Formats: sequence, C-alpha cells, structure tokens
Amino acid sequence: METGEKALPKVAVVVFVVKGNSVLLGKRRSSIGHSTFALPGGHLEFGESFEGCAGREVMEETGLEIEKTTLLTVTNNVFNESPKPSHYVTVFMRATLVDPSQRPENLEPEKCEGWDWFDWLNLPNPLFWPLEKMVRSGFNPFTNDDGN
Ligand code: 8DG
Ligand code: MG
Ligand code: MG
Repeated sequence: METGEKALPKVAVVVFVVKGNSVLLGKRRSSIGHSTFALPGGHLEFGESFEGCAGREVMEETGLEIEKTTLLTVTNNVFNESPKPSHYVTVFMRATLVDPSQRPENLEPEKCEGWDWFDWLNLPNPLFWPLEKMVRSGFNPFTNDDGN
C-alpha cells in the first residue's frame, strides 16, 4: 500500500462446486488461511459478473468447467491475522460441473496443496474460518438458494 493510501475492502467470489453430496475443497498455501480447507475462488475483476468471476477462478485454479452458477449468500470477513490486515466481502456461489467425470487439477500449486471432493456431512479440518463460520451457523449450499 502507498504511504497515505487508505485500505479498502475487496470483493471475492468463491464457489461451492457441487457433485452429488460433495463439494470441492483445497488446502490453502496462501498466507491468509494457510493450511486450511477452502473453496476455489478469487478477486472480482473490474467489470466482471459474479458468474463470470466464478467460472474464471474455478477454471484458473482447477481446470474444471462449471455451469448453473447461482448466487447463494454474501459474508463480510475481516482478516486481522494475515501479514497485513485485509477485508473481504465474499460472494458465495454454487455451480455444477459441465462434465461430472472431469477431475480437478491443481493448476496453482503455489496457492493450494490440491483439490478434492468432500462429502458435505464429512468435511475436512480445519476449514478456512469464513467457511467454518457458515457451516457452524447451519448454512447448507445444497438447499440455501432461491429454489431453482
Ligand atoms: P486471484 O489473484 O486469483 O484473484 O486471487 P486468489 O489468490 O485466488 O484469492 P483467494 O485468496 O483464493 O480468495 C480471495 C479472498 O477471498 C481470500 O483471501 C479470502 C476470501 N475468501 C473467503 N472465503 C474463501 C474461500 O472459501 N475460498 C477462497 N479462495 N477465498 C475465500 O472469505
Ligand atoms: Mg485465483
Ligand atoms: Mg483462490
């Protein structure tokens, strides 16, 4: 950050890629949430739609092609634990695979240990805390939407 520049919240779009009763998670290597299991996703780019960002980030990070991308919810997350504090408004989407037999690839190994499918009723530990908070509150990506 430049001297005198004011820190601002950023917008992240993350995706519950669902297959059967499972969701796609990867163990983070990034400083925020290091060694915790998180969804694929990243920063919303200027002019981008939530759906567009979801599709791009999932493709960049896993090689998977998604469809039926819908908005689930938004959470406000302040990270004081990282090297420098950051603040994300995190948009949670849900999507399915175009080809359910397609396997995830670890395309950004510097940011993630690898991707795998986890049964929603048997999630790994530790989850990245924004996700952990949602799970503990009873949020369910398979049912929390507008019914479509
Ligand atoms: P980019 O350069 O590809 O745009 O960014 P990235 O390196 O992929 O960003 P990221 O850290 O994966 O995601 C941006 C932020 O989103 C992250 O620092 C904190 C917030 N975030 C949550 N929950 C989750 C989650 O479950 N997964 C991911 N990937 N990010 C999350 O609040
Ligand atoms: Mg990314
Ligand atoms: Mg990411």
